[in-house]
Amino acid sequence: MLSKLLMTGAAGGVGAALRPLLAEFATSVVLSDVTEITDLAAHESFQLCDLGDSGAVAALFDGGVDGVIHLGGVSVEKTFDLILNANLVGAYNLFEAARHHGQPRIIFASSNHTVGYYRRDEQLDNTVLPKPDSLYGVSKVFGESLASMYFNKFGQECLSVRIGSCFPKPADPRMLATWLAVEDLADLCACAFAAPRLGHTIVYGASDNAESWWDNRNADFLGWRPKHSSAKWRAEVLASASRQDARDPAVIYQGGGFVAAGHPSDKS
Ligand code: NAI
Ligand code: 15L
Repeated sequence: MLSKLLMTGAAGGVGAALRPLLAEFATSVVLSDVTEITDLAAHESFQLCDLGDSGAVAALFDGGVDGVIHLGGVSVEKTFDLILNANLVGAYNLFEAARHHGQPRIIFASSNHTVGYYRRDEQLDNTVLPKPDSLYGVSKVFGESLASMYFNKFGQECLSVRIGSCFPKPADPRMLATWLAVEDLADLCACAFAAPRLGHTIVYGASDNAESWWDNRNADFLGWRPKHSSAKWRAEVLASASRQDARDPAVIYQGGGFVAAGHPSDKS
């Protein structure tokens, strides 16, 4: 059991869904975001923080924390200046603050968009070279690289989770492969905090879906066995899906729509 867990990006979709599940492995939880959270449970507190502000990020660790779930940041393709502040400077500020405050383990919300330019007929393990599909994907590669360097140089342990699609249910045929139930994500966090050794490990964050592009055997030592599956929504998703063109890059590649999207600063 952790005594104090810090979760950034707590006001977002994943943060809101994870919150009720964290009491399983943390006695108290500090929630942080640029958006205020007011509906706090007894074991939760809130601290407003822009991840781009190094002093504010360091203050999140005041009094000590013994685990971090880092969800905060820009979560889709956006202009480079927005991504720079939240995802690059923000990740750096977080790792630096952790380094100076006892090096609690970090779970870093990376993304499948680090490898979005691999085809859907390829199976990826956690040793493949990154092939990001967006500036957003590049920012998550930066976060993973930071985690790797902070472990090798300073011994800061981190689990980089290349999350697939963590939503209440799969919304389209692609998500039948990429869907991650939030309960499986919570179990993964618990495994990472409890593991005797974590190092810097990369794992793909998907549930036990019938269709899968990702091989997590190199992370088996974590003992994580996802229990949920997209299967129960398969018929519903396929019935409501529009016809797919097999030549469409958004269908060929794992990153889907992120692959097909142009540069965010170009006028449409
Ligand atoms: P979200 O966009 O709903 O939540 C992100 C949160 O970060 C928001 O509450 C936002 O206010 C906060 N944030 C943004 N900029 C910030 C800044 N400068 N300082 C502090 N907080 C800031 O995203 P979601 O879906 O909850 O995802 C959480 C994390 O997981 C993100 O890092 C995202 O990139 C990653 N992820 C999510 C996936 C999903 O399927 N939901 C898939 C892959 C990765
Ligand atoms: C992500 O990285 C995004 O944060 C999320 O909004 C989804 O687009 C997800 O990937 C996905 O690929 O479905």
